[in-house]
Amino acid sequence: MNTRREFFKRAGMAGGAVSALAVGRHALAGLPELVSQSRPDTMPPLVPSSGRPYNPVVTLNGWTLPWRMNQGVKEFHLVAEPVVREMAPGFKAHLWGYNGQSPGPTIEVVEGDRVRLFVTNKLPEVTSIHWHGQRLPNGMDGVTGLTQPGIEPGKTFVYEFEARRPGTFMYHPHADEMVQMAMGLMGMWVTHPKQRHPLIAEVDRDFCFLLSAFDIDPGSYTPKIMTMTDFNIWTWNSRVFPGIDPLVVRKMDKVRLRVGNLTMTNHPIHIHGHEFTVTGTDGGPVPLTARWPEVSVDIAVGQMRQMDFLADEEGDWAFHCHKSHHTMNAMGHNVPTMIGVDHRGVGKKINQLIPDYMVMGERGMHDMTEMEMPLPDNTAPMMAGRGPFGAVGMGGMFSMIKVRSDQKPGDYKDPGWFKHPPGTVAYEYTGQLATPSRQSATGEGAMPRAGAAAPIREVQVRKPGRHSGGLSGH
Ligand SMILES: [Cu+2]
Repeated sequence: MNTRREFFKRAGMAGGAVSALAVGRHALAGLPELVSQSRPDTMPPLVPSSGRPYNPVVTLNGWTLPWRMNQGVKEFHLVAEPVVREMAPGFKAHLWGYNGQSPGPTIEVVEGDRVRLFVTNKLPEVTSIHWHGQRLPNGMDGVTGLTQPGIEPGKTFVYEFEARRPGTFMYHPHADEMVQMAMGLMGMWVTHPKQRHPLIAEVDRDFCFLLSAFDIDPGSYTPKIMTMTDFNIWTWNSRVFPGIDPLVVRKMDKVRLRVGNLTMTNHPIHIHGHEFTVTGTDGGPVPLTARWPEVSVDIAVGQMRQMDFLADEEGDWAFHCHKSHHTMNAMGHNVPTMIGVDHRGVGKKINQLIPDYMVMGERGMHDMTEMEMPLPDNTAPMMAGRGPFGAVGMGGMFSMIKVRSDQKPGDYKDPGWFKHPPGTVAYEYTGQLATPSRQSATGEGAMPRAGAAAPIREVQVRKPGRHSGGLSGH
């Protein structure tokens, strides 16, 4: 999060490292200049310097691709290539992406724009780009074999169409898809409405990101491309918590979140302290009469959901996928549940054979957040991130929406931790704990037992701080 603050300081919020291109007329005949980005920070919104005006989006830990105007046509140049993506500090992945990064840059245009996209293939195999959700001529749809030949390594293809309807779309290859999407080839596309739209409200802050998943063994760099279900790295824009930037907003801002899912499973995206409304999908804006409030929105595979909300509660609000395994980083799943098992003696004995062996999970797994077990060189701790009150115990698809009344309009700098007003934080009760009175019920109500009651088998419950006794039968 510090790196982001530093970036904005350096960039001065004036367009940052990638401003719209000024090109000489002689250059317009060839390819648009290649713009590449290797930093994983959230770049400031790219304010349009040509074409129709619009309110630009902020791509979480990503950026928007600059374009050039060539006789009324917006021209972009995408290059599919191997990239190194920092997923979190200390954890890099070897992926395939566009223009230096996975996911590729966000493409932003305006409804009615004529768009020309040059796509250069620097991958070792054929590729193509499908413009997911767009209305376009069939031959521009990017399906290898069906609507075009694959783009051979070293070749450049041109796609050209009009951005006919406003909304949020995605782009990804339609060639060896299983491999190319597992390697991270994907990006977002936003078509802004050309004028006030009855179903698209104007918002103060507009964030977008893609859900993607990878299977990368701890200590290795390249995703396993054959994995179908058991992914271990759950990302927003190929970043995992604590590597995902917070979404910083000003109190009373109208906020839009555009989230696309190109993983192999669904993700219920959950907001704390507020409720949002699904105002659009990749099929277009949702009619007003079909909207309802939610705090979790399930985003199925291949879908985009656009959620709007009013940020009217100050604080550092958790914002995450509600599948608890998706807010963890790399871990093994074939681990028995050890809760309640006293295996301290076993640990000591194994340590004589394997010095690094750790007994895990006897009291639950929160201890993992403090664990000092050595990690392989290239991975992210399973549960990480420190907040003002200690370990957050999260990874993967987790971030925060930071709502502040003193955040300036257009300022996305991380304001630090929320300072809670006195008396508004959960606190410890330090009085006496009364012995709970046991409930006694005979069960002789509406459903009397048939026959003789079976003898009751007692199970001893092991509680923290009561080490004598142990489990019956052990
Ligand atoms: Cu999820």
